[in-house]
Amino acid sequence: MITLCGFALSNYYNVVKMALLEKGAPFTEEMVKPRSSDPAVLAISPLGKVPFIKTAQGGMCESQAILEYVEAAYPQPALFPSDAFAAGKVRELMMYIDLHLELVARELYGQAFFGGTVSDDTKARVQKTLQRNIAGVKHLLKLSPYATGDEFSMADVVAFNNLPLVGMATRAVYGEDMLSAAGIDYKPYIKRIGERPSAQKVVADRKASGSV
Ligand SMILES: N[C@@H](CCC(=O)N[C@@H](CS)C(=O)NCC(=O)O)C(=O)O
Repeated sequence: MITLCGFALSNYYNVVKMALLEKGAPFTEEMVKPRSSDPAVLAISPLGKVPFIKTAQGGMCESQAILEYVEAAYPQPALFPSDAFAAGKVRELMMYIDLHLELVARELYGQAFFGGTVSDDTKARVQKTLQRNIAGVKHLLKLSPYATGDEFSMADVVAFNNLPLVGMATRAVYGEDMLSAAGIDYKPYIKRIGERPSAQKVVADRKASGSV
């Protein structure tokens, strides 16, 4: 049995949770706040980041590594295509969204969601980087009907939990949703994926935790 550790506001936590729900894998949840100094937490997640999991074999951090583990441990239903190239393309998009969209937009969250302020320099730098990276993702993101094309995959789990955050953060800080402004019509896609029971559970738990 997997114990998923973290909290329901975390997009990375929700990515892993949604994958586990899609798999029908048995798991329990343990509330752990980020930046813990608990040695037991740091032994599993050395930077104190969430999510991390505990398994009978030991602990593991980094959501993409956890997703790979989940796929291997619970092969059905498959969340990566059986075709090697198609599977590579799913991983490519997952990585692109994490590294080039979410991690960049993350610098805005303090102001967008938590009542802080971001310096003008940071705002300008992030905006420039996002402009380039959002233009780039248009080559990879199909949304027709799924993230990489006609098959639901792990890329949808990542896209569903991250694209709205990038949209909301940029709208809050720059006055426009940079994804929509770039012509990425992701909202109908999010609505469609949001109808899946896994997505509904993740969103309901996030709302119940007192967040957006
Ligand atoms: N690369 C990590 C990122 C996880 C991450 O940044 N989680 C956030 C919560 S959403 C966190 O723990 N932040 C605290 C920190 O960065 O110190 C993953 O994919 O699991």
